[in-house]
Amino acid sequence: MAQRTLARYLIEEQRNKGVITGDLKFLIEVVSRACQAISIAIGKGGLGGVLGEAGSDNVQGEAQKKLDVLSNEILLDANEWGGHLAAMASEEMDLPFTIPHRYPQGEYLLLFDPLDGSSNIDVDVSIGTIFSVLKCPDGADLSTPEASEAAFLQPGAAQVAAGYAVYGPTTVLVLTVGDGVAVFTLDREQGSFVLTQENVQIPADTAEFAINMANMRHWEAPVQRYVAEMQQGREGPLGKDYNMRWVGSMVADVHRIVTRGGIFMYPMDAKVRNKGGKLRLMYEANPMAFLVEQAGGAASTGNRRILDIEPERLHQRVAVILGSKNEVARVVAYHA
Ligand code: P6P
Repeated sequence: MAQRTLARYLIEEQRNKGVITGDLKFLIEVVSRACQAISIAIGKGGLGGVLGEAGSDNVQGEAQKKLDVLSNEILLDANEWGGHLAAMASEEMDLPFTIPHRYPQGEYLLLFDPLDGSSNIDVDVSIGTIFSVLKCPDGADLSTPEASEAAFLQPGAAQVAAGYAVYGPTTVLVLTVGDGVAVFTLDREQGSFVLTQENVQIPADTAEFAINMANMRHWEAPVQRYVAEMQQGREGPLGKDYNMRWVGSMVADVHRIVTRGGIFMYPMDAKVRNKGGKLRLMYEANPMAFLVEQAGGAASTGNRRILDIEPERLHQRVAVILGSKNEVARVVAYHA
């Protein structure tokens, strides 16, 4: 059979399974082409004059990298004219971006972290783009960016699509439209994403964990207990030796788990408690939780399923424990 490109996969999902609409198919294709453009910009590195600080801070109060700003602009420019979106929200923008009146408005809301793992950009370590798609509620007030925020405040379970691109040795796009998880690899010569894996299944058990150990003294007791037990290895209560990986880019750590299993934790800790956690709910935790659950894994704060959280603010943060479902279940049990 000819290579199944992203376009073909989406047509099959639309035509054969009625899982997606034409507008959602178009949205995902536009986002994938924006990810290709981001991949090219990143690939230039120091040669493209795109490394280093942008000289501005984002809504999180974090210094923006030039590539953060550039990636955000690429996604906005690619999506504003198509007529498939009502508005967009981004980690890099305080308020949502409402579609300019000169363009038609669509029924979808697009949320994204345009470049996750920015601290890894300048050291040539994998980084990525994370995106989430919601339906815009009927009658939503989109008259101003401030008013439009309410339309986005939907639980992760309401997502109609989610995905991420990993900019590593290859550029990979991982996608769910609610019908399992598919993996596409960018064919740079053809300039198209080609299906390289579908119906991804995350192993229910694992012996590989991802957490930033430097925060150990700040963790709550259940995570302290769990990590200590893993470190005891075969002789300890878990009865097996564990390995550790921490890339420092959520997209890269999650992609490893999607590919071979594992558990990723950025738990609540004393350092970030006043902000509600480290990772953002709407455009990091929710899309990753949707993907991981669609691949047979689990995603929890430790106390509740991430996809059930009713958001109160666009940029709110949350604790994240996700991956192989039996390991996540153990950590959740320790929180009970
Ligand atoms: P730390 C990157 O900045 C990020 O938002 C996630 O991609 C990553 O998992 C986490 O922060 C890394 O945080 O505290 O280890 O630098």
